[in-house]
Amino acid sequence: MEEKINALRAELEADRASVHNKEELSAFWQKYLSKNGSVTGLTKSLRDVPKEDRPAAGKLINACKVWAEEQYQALSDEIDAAELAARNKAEAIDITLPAVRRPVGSLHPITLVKNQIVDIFAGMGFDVFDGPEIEDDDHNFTRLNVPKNHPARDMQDTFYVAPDIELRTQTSGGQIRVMDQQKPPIKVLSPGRVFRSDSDATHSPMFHQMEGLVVDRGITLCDLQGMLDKFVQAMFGPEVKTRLRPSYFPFTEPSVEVDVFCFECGGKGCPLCKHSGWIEVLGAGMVHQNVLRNCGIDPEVYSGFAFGIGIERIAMLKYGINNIGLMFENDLRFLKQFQD
Ligand code: 2NM
Repeated sequence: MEEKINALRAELEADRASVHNKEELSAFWQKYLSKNGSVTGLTKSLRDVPKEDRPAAGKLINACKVWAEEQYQALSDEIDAAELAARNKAEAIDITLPAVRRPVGSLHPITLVKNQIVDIFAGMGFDVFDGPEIEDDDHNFTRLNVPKNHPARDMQDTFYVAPDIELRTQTSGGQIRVMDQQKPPIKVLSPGRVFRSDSDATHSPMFHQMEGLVVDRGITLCDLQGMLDKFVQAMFGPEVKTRLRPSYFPFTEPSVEVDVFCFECGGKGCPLCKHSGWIEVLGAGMVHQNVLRNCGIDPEVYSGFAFGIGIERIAMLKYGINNIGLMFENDLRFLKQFQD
């Protein structure tokens, strides 16, 4: 019996080396440890052993069985560990690999310029007020000193939504609201969309405006020009100067058109300034006394200036855009040029 067991142990030991996976492990178990396996068979062969030798033989057989089971368990653990290692390797994520970047958009040139203008004036102490895009006739025209049948209504072809309700032609209606709600000193910016029935290379029926309003005691046209000088220098460069030309707006008196010294050619004359050396950038003036009165502000005590900047116009000048339509087509080839 001892010889038989030793031979079986030697055989099992030799077989062990050829077990590499679950199938081979199963075959190994079949061969030695299953019901018909050779280790299990040792117990059956006990009946051929003389009675007096059976206890000793039984001990040997049991020891062999325990040992064979240990061998099986060790093999099983090895295979599990190898399979886990292989799986970990196959599923490994290389966290040192640079991530695939999602393409991100960029701010629209109108937004860029709007933000710049707001930043410049916020630095001078202006608040920002958003008014409604659909405005009543009272705020859009009448209280701005443009009564019904006033010829100035023809200056801007207005989109009517209903009788006496219109798409605002300027953001000034919002400033009327501010003057209704606040006592001077007032320093407010109103950015936003405005609408006029007008369309060509430099005009769009919807465009963006930035209006500013300052009301306090003793405000003069000099304050206006000083503030606008600071604005254009921040926007176009420290050398840039302004020039005021007389103009007409119903809500301001006097009214001015503001030109900047051509930052492209330095005043020599070029296509950008149409060979005049100056570029028109905005309209402004001293708030008309009627407008102040319409908002319950005494023009004998207070005065104010206001200005209106076309955001598209500033963006076109700043970035050399020759057609306003490009701003609204949203062609990515155009928009991508404004990526920081
Ligand atoms: C402009 C030009 C001149 C303006 C006037 C007012 C208000 F509400 F105070 F009367 N806000 N904005 C104004 C003045 C706007 O745009 C070219």
